[in-house]
Amino acid sequence: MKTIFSEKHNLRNSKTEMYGGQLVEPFERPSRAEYIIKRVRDQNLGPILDASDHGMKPIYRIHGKGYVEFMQVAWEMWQAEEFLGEAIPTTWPARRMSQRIPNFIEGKLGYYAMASETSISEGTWEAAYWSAQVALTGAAQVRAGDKGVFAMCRPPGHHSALDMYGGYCFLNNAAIAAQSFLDQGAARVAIVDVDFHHGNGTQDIFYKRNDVLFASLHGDPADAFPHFLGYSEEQGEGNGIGFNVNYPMKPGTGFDEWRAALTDALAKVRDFAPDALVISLGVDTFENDPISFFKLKSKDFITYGSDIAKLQLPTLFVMEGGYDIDEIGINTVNVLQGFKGA
Ligand code: 5XA
Ligand code: ZN
Repeated sequence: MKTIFSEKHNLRNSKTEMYGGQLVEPFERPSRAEYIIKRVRDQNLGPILDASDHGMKPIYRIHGKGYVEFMQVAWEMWQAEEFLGEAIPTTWPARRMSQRIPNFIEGKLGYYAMASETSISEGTWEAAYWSAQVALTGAAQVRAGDKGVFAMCRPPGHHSALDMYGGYCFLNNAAIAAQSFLDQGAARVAIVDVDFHHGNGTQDIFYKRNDVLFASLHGDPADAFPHFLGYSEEQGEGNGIGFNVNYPMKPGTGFDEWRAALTDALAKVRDFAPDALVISLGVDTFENDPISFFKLKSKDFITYGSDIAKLQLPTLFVMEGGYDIDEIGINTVNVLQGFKGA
């Protein structure tokens, strides 16, 4: 199985995350990708290819112009104010407030952010751009005939919507890849999000559409980030009714229950008969993940990789979250080996 990777991920190296009322070293850090790539190499998963540049057009198929232009200059605008720390939103357009986009950087950050943990720093935009290109390069390999490809995207993407960043995400890599399949001739694409957190950005992007089936398995938003989307009654809108499926699960959920939800989601994917499958692959479902509460063990990742393979669909794995540094490489590659060996 091919892995697509760009060293440009290193440009995303912010120093601060708002966590528990403190500014801490971000959980989403460059070493995550290094651990995964090392495991890919050690296990001889397959060739590692650099990303090719597909340009801005596929990004604009998913994200709004104003948002993208803001992301490109946000750090510059912040620096111009001579603030000492990284760019962190502190105010939001809450209920009954104006939705006008302010001029000042503090207001713009609040308008476009969905959460405050994600600091913007030097190189953030460039890293996000190349992360999207990694996903697009992976999609191109799948279109060219590969059965399964791993897009080692960093920063991750599934919390990012049309005009929204947060949860460590700036561009929605999985959505950009899914749209690229459609733009190159696919009639239908399914996205299954197995990250611990609900893929609110992906849900929002495709919520009114019936050409993309989105299914997400995640911590119940009553108990887990992103808190304000991901309930089971969210089933799509308009043409999209029935094409959004959420499986929120409670703290302490183990593999048997989680796998039953996956089995249900995969049955829905089979009925949908897509031309391609995108897996938003987060391994923060692991029992020792520092910011999550499911109880999957390393061997479970092999099992569910093999469950996914049984669909026999052209499949693109897009990296999302996963933070237990010691195990992130093992768990990620276990999914891919489970898929490959099925
Ligand atoms: O999948 N998303 C994540 O892992 C990010 C969670 C951020 C929580 N503040
Ligand atoms: Zn996550």
